[in-house]
Amino acid sequence: QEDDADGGLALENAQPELKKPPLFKVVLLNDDYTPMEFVVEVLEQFFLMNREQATQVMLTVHTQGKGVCGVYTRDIAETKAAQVNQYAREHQHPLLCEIEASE
Ligand code: TYC
Repeated sequence: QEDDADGGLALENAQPELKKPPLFKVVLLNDDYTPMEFVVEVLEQFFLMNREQATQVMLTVHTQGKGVCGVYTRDIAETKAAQVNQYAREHQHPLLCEIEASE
């Protein structure tokens, strides 16, 4: 059987799928001043969580110091974090949202 079936094009080394993009966690940080209700509303509004999920994540942040809101590609993660920080500032809350490399 011919070993060089592609005539030197090295297709046997081609990637079978496109490389997956690096992912980033959007992380919410705890503070002593932002109202719990505001954090829950942020999670519902920007991360499309229902009240139950949003409350769970808010309480994780409150008790553990930080918590993951979602995992996205870099542009989406950066945009979500910036939107949350701007929204918190508009409402005079110190709530902080950051991104972290995932995997
Ligand atoms: N620790 C805040 C409070 O007791 C609530 C809070 C939760 C703040 C999550 C920020 O990301 C946060 N009011």
